[in-house]
Amino acid sequence: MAARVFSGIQPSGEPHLGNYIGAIRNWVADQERYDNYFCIVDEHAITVPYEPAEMRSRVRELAAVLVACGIDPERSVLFVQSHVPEHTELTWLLICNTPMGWLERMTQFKDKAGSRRERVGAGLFTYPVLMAADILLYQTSVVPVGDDQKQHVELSRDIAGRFNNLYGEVFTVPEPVIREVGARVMGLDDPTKKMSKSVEGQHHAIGLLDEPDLIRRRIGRAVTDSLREIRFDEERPGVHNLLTIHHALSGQDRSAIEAHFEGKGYGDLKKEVAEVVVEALAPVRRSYAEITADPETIDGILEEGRERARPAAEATMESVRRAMGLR
Ligand code: ATP
Ligand code: LTN
Repeated sequence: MAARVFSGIQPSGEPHLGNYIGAIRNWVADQERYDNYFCIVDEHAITVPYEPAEMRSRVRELAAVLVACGIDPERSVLFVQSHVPEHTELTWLLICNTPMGWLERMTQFKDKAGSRRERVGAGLFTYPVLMAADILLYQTSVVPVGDDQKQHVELSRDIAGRFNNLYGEVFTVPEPVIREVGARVMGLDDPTKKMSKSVEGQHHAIGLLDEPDLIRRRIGRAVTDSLREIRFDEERPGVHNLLTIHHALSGQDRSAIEAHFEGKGYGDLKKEVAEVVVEALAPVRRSYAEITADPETIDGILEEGRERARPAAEATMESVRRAMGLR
């Protein structure tokens, strides 16, 4: 049996180039090797204020983007978190077994809550336990994510280990898998912050469905610096980010890219990176248009995903309830 992969993505805004390079294209690349579960995590997306009327269409749009990027719904189980109620049931049982101190160490909560700590919903704090439930429910061994999720996957390992110690071996202990290249794509308007769906701003991110001209405009406005040399230098995050995007999408090695840009200016760099991105995303846009031509296609895929996901989730929940003395 192939090893089980699970990963999730939030319908919290337009999927962007960071999601693609850091996560989605790696899911696609390894799809044939693994037994895959890819989940649209709508219950994570409600941990911050959102527009209920838009949620359904965001979920559908994200599912279509994932298929357009190459997720094959025959090969992989593609489904929506809230369609499988075991995710929230397991979350409560795990919350009762997760020390507060472990959650207090989570840097994403600190970043997202910031100075509003007293006012944000408690779901933002317990968010990593819902993520652990997602992963553990499917007896996952491999969790491919971007760099920002490493701490959460490690917490899932700790929660699984502690549960197995207390109640007997119920869960597979998962491993995070983070690709070195492009694990953290930065915002174009502020290359010290990661590109993110929930950051506002016309020039922050590249959407996976952006028109070529918009991509060129957005990259054209990317923040760089006042130096000249075009090198992979982490001290110069703007240029480093553009070069990294090029490297991740063109597949050329770093030294070849640096040699190519020797003596050239930032204008040339931006133009060429924009063309690399336009070319990489063209098939995604094309295939998105085909998939969404019939609105029922995506609903059918997600319905089938639910049917395929539920038996695994139900089997784990049964063992959890029994181990905890709840049945
Ligand atoms: P939000 O801004 O709402 O938190 P997000 O853009 O961070 O959303 P998620 O849906 O939380 O995206 O993440 C989906 C996957 O994409 C995760 O594996 C995450 O690690 C990865 N990812 C997100 N942003 C980046 C980025 N800037 N660079 C590389 N990978 C990323
Ligand atoms: N928390 C993740 C999304 C996510 C996830 C998961 C990723 C939810 N459940 C399970 C991997 C495995 C995020 O914000 N990127």
